[in-house]
Amino acid sequence: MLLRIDHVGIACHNLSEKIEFYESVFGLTVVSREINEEQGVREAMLHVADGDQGASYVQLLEPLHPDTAVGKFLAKRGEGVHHVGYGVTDITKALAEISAKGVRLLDERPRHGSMGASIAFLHPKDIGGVLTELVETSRH
Ligand code: V0V
Ligand code: CO
Repeated sequence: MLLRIDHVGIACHNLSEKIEFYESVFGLTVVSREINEEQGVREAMLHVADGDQGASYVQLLEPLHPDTAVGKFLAKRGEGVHHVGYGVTDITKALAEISAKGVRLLDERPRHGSMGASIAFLHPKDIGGVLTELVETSRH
């Protein structure tokens, strides 16, 4: 069901500073910067690698307001890994299969994600404390 790790989402206070850090330490390149009002984030995707099943990225996330998913996470836990995003072929099918196994879906239907992808989140309490995102990319 899972094709690859699409991205690791990392919560930070200052997106520009964190981008510079990842560029200088790891030599990564920003391939996309977006504001996603629905998710309450300003985010950047930094390309890590290309594989048979598609690319993988680091996603740096800065909250648009304190009262957002990432804002609340930062206040509670500070900067660090916020979620893991897995690539799937068919997100609607994957959500139905996962839900049937008793895992709570935070999104019953896919939402708009970075770079035109369809995304949906699974409840961290049902995945061993890991906020988990499914990603169906717009390119096949
Ligand atoms: C909260 N919890 C987490 C967590 N955030 N556990 C693991 N990883 C996280 N990131 C835990 C938290 O410690 C609490 O456990 C419990 O869940 C309830 O948290 P809360 O602080 O009361 O917050 P809630 O319940 O209001 O919201 C938490 C959830 C929310 C996960 C439901 O953040 C959410 O719906 N996230 C999905 C959307 C999202 O994260 N969007 C931003 C990324 P204790 O302390 O009670 O034990 S956008 C993105 O990735 C995009 C656009 C993309 O990839 O394209
Ligand atoms: Co994400």
